[in-house]
Amino acid sequence: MTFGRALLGALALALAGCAAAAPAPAPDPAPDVERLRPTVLAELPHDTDAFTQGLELAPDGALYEGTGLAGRSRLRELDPATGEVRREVPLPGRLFGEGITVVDDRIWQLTWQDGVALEWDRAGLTLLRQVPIDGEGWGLCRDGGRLVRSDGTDRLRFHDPESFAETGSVAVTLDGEPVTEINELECVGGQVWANVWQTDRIVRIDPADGRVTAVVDAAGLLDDQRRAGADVLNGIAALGGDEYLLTGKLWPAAFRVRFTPGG
Ligand code: DDQ
Ligand code: CA
Repeated sequence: MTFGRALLGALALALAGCAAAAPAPAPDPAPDVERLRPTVLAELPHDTDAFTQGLELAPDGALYEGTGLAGRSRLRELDPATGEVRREVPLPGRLFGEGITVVDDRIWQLTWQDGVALEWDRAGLTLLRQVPIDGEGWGLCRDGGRLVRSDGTDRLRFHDPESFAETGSVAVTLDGEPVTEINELECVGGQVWANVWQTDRIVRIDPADGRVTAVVDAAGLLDDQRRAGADVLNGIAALGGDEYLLTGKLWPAAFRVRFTPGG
């Protein structure tokens, strides 16, 4: 082999190596994540003793709130126009209440680390049964024929609305990264809105693949002065017509908002 042919061979090998090392074609770009801000339409009073863990408007117009803390947890019905508490019941023992969702004439309420979900009769606010759950209970909402539960991780778990049996789960991602500590939920039109614990961020999740399709920056919703004595943002209830009610744990106010582009 001549020197020239050897050189050519080496060059060919190097080129082949380069081709092999070339990056794979870029995957399809992720669909744009919408950036939204809450525009406040109205402010309502909210009980500063309510460690809000679940908030949902029933189709008949009653607003339900589940509250937490051991020994202080409640299920309550509020007037959605005034925020006034119409009636309430304590949770049994020292159960730590979490997310709630309405299923026709019943309400499901999670507990945080007590390993049970509670089923209530909506008319009488009487406890029907306690069903065991795996993992922690954080947020809950009803997406048509299934319930969606958050458990403090990056997963949303699905449950049967009658038996509460677990039927599947999906991992939630934003730009390919896991989104953890997903808290209070709201199912709207096949999508899941969720606030992220200890942040002022609300995300909209497509439960079909777990992708976040919108991020709401709700910073400053409660002014700094009133925020001082309060805990984190927690509580999203769809009011219909693109309006939502937002509040937080021990917040003195709830806000009727619309999500608008910006932020
Ligand atoms: N979780 O709602 C995020 C699921 C659990 C929060 C538990 C925080 C307990 C703190 C107690 C503070 C007392 C005011
Ligand atoms: Ca909710």
